[in-house]
Amino acid sequence: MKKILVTGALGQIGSELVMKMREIYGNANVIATDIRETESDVVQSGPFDIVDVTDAKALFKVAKDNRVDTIIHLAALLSATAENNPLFAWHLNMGGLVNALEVARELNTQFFTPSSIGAFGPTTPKDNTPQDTIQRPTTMYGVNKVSGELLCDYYFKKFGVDTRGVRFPGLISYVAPPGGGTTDYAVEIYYEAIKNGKYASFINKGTYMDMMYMPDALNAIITLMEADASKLKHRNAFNITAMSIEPEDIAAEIKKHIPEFEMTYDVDPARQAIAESWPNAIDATAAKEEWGFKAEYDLAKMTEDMLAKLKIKLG
Ligand code: AKB
Repeated sequence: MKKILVTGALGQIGSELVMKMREIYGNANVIATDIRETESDVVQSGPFDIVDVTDAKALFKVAKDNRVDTIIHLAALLSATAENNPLFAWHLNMGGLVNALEVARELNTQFFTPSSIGAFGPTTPKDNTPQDTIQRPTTMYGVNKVSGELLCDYYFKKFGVDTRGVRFPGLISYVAPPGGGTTDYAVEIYYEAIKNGKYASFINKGTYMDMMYMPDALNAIITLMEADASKLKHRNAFNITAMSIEPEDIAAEIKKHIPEFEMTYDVDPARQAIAESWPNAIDATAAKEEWGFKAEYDLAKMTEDMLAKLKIKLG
């Protein structure tokens, strides 16, 4: 049975991934860590420790004490927050990553960390963006993500650490909110549709980005970590996506369930500029071929589920 350490366990991905992994691998075998403690299921259903990933010694100790064989490193700042505080983003995103990789090297564990569509930039081909292509991002987040991809490749080649990873698109979920991302509008729109029947989008009409519903993202992580290493030609930063959509597409889909829903725009120039530097639609062929990536949710299926779940959650 695996013994897994998750950093950033109370974030948007961690909150659901920890619970899913505990279902599969057993509650005691998934050690959740974050910089703060909340009254969430993650804290209550299994081992939880407060760990700051920039503290290399603390990270090593929790991994060693729990004899982990897998590290899922999620602690990071998202794109918009990183752009507001670039030096801190470098410190947390790169410092945390290199500390976690060092623990993986010293304890010989498997290692996963997500990259993002943010690892691409304005000179990257925008449509059907290839797996291996130009990466000259213009945001601090993007610089962190490209550096992280290279660092994970380096730890595999140089030290034989079993590093694996994907480039996530915008992730949509009803459980934990994302914090400070450019794609967050695609989550807020569902909350506001249920709460107020209207939403003012900070991303402009016609701006296409890749998105994915959280259950597909969780499956992708677990499938990649379980995949036969001999089949992986790439290891880190696999392009994965479930849909390429713009705000009007989501609004139209919501209207099928809530006909009175109204969409307006209050564009945030900073996040709009980030969105425009990212691809419209990435190509996930390598992930499909090398480890069988598959997305179950398209926009229609995701919208139906999001609205149903949020109706219950928001009363
Ligand atoms: C963000 O918008 O920063 C993230 C991402 C696409 O990496 N959701």
